[in-house]
Amino acid sequence: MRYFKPINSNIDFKKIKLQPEGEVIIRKLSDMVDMYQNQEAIKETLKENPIIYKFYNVKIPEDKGHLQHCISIVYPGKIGGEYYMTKGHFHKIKDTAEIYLTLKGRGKLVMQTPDNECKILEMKEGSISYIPPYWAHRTINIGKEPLIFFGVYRGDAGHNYGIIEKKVWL
Ligand code: S6P
Ligand code: ZN
Repeated sequence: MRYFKPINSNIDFKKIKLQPEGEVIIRKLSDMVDMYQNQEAIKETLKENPIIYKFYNVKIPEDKGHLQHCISIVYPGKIGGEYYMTKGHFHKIKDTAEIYLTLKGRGKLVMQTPDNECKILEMKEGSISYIPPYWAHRTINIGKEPLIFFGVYRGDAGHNYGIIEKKVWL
């Protein structure tokens, strides 16, 4: 049997990046215009099209015995009156949970079930947040510094953004 080899990743807090980088996903305002309400503010801010957040996924096989893990960085800022936030998603395999450990910054973890039950948890340095199976999740930076958190979830969980993109949250 060929075993997947143990690996280390390191967070560089000065450069705010993961090393090795793995897969880096960058989301600018243009990637998520439907997530914000204020059309005037969106139009104005699109001239600069800032990075809202990025995340570094360590390269792990998408198998259920593995654990995907990643570092997310949500930058500080607002579009109109709304804070910078992630798109948010359900996991493709809906009954898979996730854990977030907040490393830096201040945020809110907004969650919602398919039955529209909502729950919001505080995110601050040292918070360990449990996202149970079935809950969609989005993070919002409410502070002045980048919000940095570490996430771990089942290897084959996958992501479903479709419902979130179509639905108005909270
Ligand atoms: C993955 C985990 C995070 C998010 C990241 C970006 O399950 O919840 O790594 O992918 O914070 O958010 P989003 O909604 O764009 O995937
Ligand atoms: Zn997730």
